[in-house]
Amino acid sequence: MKAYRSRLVIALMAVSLIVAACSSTTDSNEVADTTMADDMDMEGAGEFSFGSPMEGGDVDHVIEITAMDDFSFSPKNVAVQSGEVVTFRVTNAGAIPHDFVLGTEEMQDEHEAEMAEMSGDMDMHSEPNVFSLEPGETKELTWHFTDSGSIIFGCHQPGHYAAGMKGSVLIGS
Ligand SMILES: [Cu+2]
Repeated sequence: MKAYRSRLVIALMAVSLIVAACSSTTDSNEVADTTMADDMDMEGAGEFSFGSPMEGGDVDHVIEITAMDDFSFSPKNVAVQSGEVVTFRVTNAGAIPHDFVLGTEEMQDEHEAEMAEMSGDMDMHSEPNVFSLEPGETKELTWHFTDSGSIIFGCHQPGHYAAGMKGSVLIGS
């Protein structure tokens, strides 16, 4: 199992490198459609120090999180293990929209600044670590964690993050 995981990690890293190599040669134009994130001026989009998004495949566990109108997430702190594939199933239990942004504190700060700049109208569909939830809506994000440490999930609707609408993901080794 461990060996399989390691090979998977290596394979994913190889894919990331190929993708990175492709997107740095956009003058060939053939891969223009795959570089939407670059057009959004999202530095490092597609590269995450704490792992990578995943679609399909086995999920080790599902973490249910509720977003609420008192600018909080429940639970506020969750724990995963490096090497795990985890699905975050997030439900907006409030009456106003909320976001779920998974990232380092630095990424949260950048995202907050971008949202402020764009008056909350930012199109976030091209970012694999981000989604928005209408009231009552549930969405999922599946992530393969490949490094230990601590990251944050936050809501960047205007004023929410500053009001403390965030939680932490402790990634154990
Ligand atoms: Cu919110």
